[in-house]
Amino acid sequence: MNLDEASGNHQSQLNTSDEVSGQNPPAKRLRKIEVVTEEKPDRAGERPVDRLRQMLDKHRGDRQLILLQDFPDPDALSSAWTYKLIAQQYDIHSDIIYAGALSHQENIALVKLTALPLQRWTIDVAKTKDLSAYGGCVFIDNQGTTCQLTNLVLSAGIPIAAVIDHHSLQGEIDAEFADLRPQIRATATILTEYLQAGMLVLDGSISQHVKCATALMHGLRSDTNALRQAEEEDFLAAAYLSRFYDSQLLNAVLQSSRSKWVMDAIERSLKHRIVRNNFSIAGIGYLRYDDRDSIPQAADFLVTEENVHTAVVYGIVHDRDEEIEVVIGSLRTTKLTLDPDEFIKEAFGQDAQGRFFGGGRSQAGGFEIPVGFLSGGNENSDYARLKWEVFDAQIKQKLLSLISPNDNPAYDR
Ligand SMILES: [Mn+2]
Repeated sequence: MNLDEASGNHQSQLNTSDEVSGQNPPAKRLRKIEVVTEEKPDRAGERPVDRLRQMLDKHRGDRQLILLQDFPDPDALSSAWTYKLIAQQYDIHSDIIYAGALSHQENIALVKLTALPLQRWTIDVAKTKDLSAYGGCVFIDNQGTTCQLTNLVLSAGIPIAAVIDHHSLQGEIDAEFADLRPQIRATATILTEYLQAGMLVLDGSISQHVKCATALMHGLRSDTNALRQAEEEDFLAAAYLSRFYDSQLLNAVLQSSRSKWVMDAIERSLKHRIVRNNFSIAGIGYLRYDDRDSIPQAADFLVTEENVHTAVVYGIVHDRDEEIEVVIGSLRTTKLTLDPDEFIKEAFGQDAQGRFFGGGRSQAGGFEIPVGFLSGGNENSDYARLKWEVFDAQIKQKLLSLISPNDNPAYDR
């Protein structure tokens, strides 16, 4: 571990799937990305799909690395698989990798039931790989800020071939092809549009195509709250996928049950929640790295309470392998006028390097605050309790100063 790591600079390392840390990439690889939409041709007068075709054509025979966020969600998984199948048409072999954990039971079920080609590369595994075999890397449903392999891959000199995402712009990235559409609800919608534009002709008699269409349908549904927040583009994409997807397979994925750890996190969030001005806030204490996904699931649950429009759940996640601790939180909101990205950036601000502790997309957000020097030592239960109380009080203060400036939780126990 180098000094930089020891300083607790792990903010980008443990991020969730659907949430984005506000971290910017290093200045040296910055270049302005133009945000374009499918309907509106960009500066060069081309649709994204035409520029994608050109990029893939230029890289025929290459090998590419598709990097997912550390905790990949169905939108990321299905979109990456679709990109892989599209790229195969151009004789491009790609490997889909992630560094964190597949912790949500539905994601594990999705990967198992569809045989989705996915590899887990921790930093140590990645170091053993011959990265020079790859002619380009691709970020899908993320912009590199929520993936702990980004720096390793970029410092190996692998150019960014593509960035396809729907999160708010996380900074500027030097990518050969970029299709960033923050107004779109799911990356799966963008990839489905590529399919509709003929990038890959789906065939209902090919099992892999049916499974991929099912995965896309699941990705699209899970990023749009089961289509309840879907916009016209998402419905059009879902209508197209409906010709190919397997509804029984999707049901099997959706019926995967909650683990004991998730139930436990929900129970703790119910017990500890405080409700102020329609915000429900719950600190749930310590969690194992593998159970990290129970935080967003608890937030999903709390936001369903009557008179609550926004839920924030957080806990201290302990990574045994790396001996580090990070406070991880999730926000869920049904209030259309609340921008999770803005709310989280304003509540928690930036670290000493000017990086935000979190950010978000439509109706969901997340944050990560390194515990740093205070990490570990939890076998001393008094110390562990004190540490939790300090972080808990500080997070509540920051949130409540935005939610109800007249309440100070430090005196509210
Ligand atoms: Mn997404």
